[in-house]
Amino acid sequence: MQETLKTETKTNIDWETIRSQFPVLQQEVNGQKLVYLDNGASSQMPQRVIDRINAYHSKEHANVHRGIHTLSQKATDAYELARKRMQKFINARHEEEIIYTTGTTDSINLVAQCYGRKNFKEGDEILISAMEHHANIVPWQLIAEQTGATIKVIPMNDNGELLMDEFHNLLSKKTKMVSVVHVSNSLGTINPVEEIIKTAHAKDIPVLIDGAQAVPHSVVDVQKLDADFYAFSAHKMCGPTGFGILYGKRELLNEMPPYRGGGDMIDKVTFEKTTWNDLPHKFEAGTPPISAGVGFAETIAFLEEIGMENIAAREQELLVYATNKLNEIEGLRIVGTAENKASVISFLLKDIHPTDAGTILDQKGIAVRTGHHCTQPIMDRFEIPGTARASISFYNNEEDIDRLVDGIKYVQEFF
Ligand code: C6P
Repeated sequence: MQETLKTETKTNIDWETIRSQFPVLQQEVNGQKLVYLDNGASSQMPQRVIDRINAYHSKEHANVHRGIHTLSQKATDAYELARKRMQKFINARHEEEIIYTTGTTDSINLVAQCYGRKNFKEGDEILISAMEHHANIVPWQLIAEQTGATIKVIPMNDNGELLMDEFHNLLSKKTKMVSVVHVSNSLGTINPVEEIIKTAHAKDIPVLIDGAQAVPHSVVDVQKLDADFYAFSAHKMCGPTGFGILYGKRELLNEMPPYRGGGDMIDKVTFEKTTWNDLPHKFEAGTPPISAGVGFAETIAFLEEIGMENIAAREQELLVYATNKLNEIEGLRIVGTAENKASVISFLLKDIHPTDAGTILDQKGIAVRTGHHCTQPIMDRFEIPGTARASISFYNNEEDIDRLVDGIKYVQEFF
């Protein structure tokens, strides 16, 4: 059993008032008050974001960047507000370094295709880690196949921590890209991305960080990190689905050709030749998910009002509370015990398949995710079929954790 964790971080925020702003959490599921612990898969939206999207559809909708009529200009301003707010939120140097995508997966595919097609060749290496989500594996495999590059993998130890010595050894003249996850969605590990970026940069290698599970739970400053590319999704941070961000350094984005063609991304089109629009529009072909962008601008304001440092502290408090409680349960094993962890707890119950555990928990109104969490190589590394995963958000509370503990005990009795 793991040593009891302690926490010293306390915030003065009224978290119950914040929780009350999430309508989804106020309902019963299967006859029980909902306990939503699947925030790693997708988090919930506060009422004000729902209201903002509703207001947009009720009064402001038109296509963006196209019309000179009032409504189109209104819609464009509302949509572009997310870019301005996001620049500040992650401290990007320039607004045009914020590229709108449909999510983390789309952001990574964009870099793999637009950067990779131009810069990778036979014999080059792309370095990823053993704890990547499929979204940070498969796009690199696709571009590797197209260019003749190969993939190398930084291994991890039994706690789910990257072996940094191996990372240093794997970097070579052949390495043309390092792409690692900031926070593991299955293990909760917070990776030392600052060190990874510094080391790779010393050898002139660009670095992409998959921040899908980091931006929603911590303060991320892309200039301080010095990341070349940073990818994340709106729906994991109380925003809408179908919307995400790729941050990229302006000089790199400027050199990359687009890979999706169509409206909005062009400067001049003739049948012989087309020239591209400036950043960020060069990478944003076609009519975008406008209402999602408008809603996301509201989400960013909401998170900023609470403060990401407060959110991080509250989630650490809940992580420690939950880890200590779960560690007291006989027959429960936590997978992912890194020293530096975010609020994700993957666990196994002796002899009980995670899917069965998840199904019974659901009957008790408790939502956790089960399976491989789109990280099959992690499950292979630990020689397990999958896990049950409780992923905690700032709007969860101690009562949610207590309900999870009671639910797990019920599962054990049931089987
Ligand atoms: N992880 C989970 O339950 P998209 O689907 O593009 O918004 O995000 C993909 C993604 C990329 N990287 C990491 C670290 C992620 O956690 C995810 C999404 C969800 O863990 C759904 S599989």
